Amino acid sequence: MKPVIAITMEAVCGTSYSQAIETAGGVPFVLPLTSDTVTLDELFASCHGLLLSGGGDPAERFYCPALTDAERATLSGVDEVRDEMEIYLVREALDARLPVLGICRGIQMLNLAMGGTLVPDISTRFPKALPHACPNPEAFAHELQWERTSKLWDMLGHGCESVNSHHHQAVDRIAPGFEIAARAPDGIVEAIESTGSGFAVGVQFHPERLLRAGPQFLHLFEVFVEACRQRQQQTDAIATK
Ligand SMILES: [Mn+2]
Repeated sequence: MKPVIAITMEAVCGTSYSQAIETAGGVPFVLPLTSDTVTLDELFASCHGLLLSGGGDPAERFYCPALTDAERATLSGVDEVRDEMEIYLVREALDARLPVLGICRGIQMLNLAMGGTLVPDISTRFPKALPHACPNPEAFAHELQWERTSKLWDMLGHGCESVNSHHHQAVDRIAPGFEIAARAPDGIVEAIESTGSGFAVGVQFHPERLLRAGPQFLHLFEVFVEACRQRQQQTDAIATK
């Protein structure tokens, strides 16, 4: 059986995440938008991995107690039900040693759920930063500078040197148990990974929108789905003992 990967969604979730999981050999399963933990536990019990998709900004209370008025004015698409749902699922997934891949908003939710913080608006706090809120998700927007010792750099076969960019927030203080794998040339965090043995990765770019740009972007999903498959085999082996 193929591994099943739960995908969190916005009110409307496009097909690109599901297609990327299917192409990489997994079965996508989009969860309903709810913070009811009974529902989430029931549905998530049959999944072997968690993909946190992109979307709006997390609510202020989850990452920064003191936004300026200028920063607060940049927030959009806030949905506290989704925030609570994703924070819960990240902790459940990592407790159960299930692989987690966070994309765009997903890297931010992964970092928040594990105790990190966010830059609430890049251009307000860093006026000289590169443009990161680029309108075309299928166009390369900036380069990446990888930590050559990172697991992600190794996993990706040293690809992903230029990426798209569709965000105005970013990881600020990194969560305990994670480290930075890549930054944009202006220093903005673009990829994080767990320092532990499991697969827990966040990327600020959108690999699912670059599948036609090069094989390295599909490869990220293949590595993720393979990690889910391995975890599935481990849990199946325990269940049949
Ligand atoms: Mn960027």
